[in-house]
Amino acid sequence: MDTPYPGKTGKRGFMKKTIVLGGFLSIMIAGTAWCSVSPIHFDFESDTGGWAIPDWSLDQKDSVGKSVSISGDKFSSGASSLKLTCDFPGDYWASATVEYAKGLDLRGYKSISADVYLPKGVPDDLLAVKIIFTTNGLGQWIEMRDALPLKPGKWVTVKAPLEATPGGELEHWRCRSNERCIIAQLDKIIRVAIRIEYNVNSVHAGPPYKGDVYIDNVLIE
Ligand SMILES: [Ca+2]
Repeated sequence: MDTPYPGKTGKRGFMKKTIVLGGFLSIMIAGTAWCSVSPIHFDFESDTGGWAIPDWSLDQKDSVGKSVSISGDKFSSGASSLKLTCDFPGDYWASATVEYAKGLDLRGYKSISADVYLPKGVPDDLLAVKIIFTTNGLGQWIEMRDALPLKPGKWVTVKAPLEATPGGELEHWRCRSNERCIIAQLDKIIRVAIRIEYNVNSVHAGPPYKGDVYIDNVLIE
């Protein structure tokens, strides 16, 4: 006589249960590995945490970052931030970059974000921020597709995904293909940069800005 649930009693039933249980455990283990990455946090409380103006930018006309230091003048987390002193000319496109030039394996991380503060009195809608990775797999930059405008007198948070999203990674990152984009390169990161851009040109110029931009709470999680 057949049992109500024949698969539960025979050898095949045992194998099925084993396969299902094994699959479940695999998912659990994978899920545990996924969740086990430790957040990487730069709070700029006692030092610059390895962030600096990159050497390669020093002799470029359109790279106008002059110095970085820790400052208690502004902060979004803790009691200090990274102060980037810039000298934007206003009549051509220029940027100021700070970079963390150490290898990182970011597999399993979901996003990177940073808080950026522009002092009051700085021209509105001209400065913006992007996050940029350099990988040794490609030997090239992977930068955010869109820069986030900075707002004088306010902190803004620039954030970008490091995982698959409904719109796809090419929606967030400027890449030719998925093979040459961030998710395929997460274990090959050699530099992370935050770039402050002054988006003007000779036709649409703005006033020069010689002053500071503050960065705090850089979080990879
Ligand atoms: Ca801080």
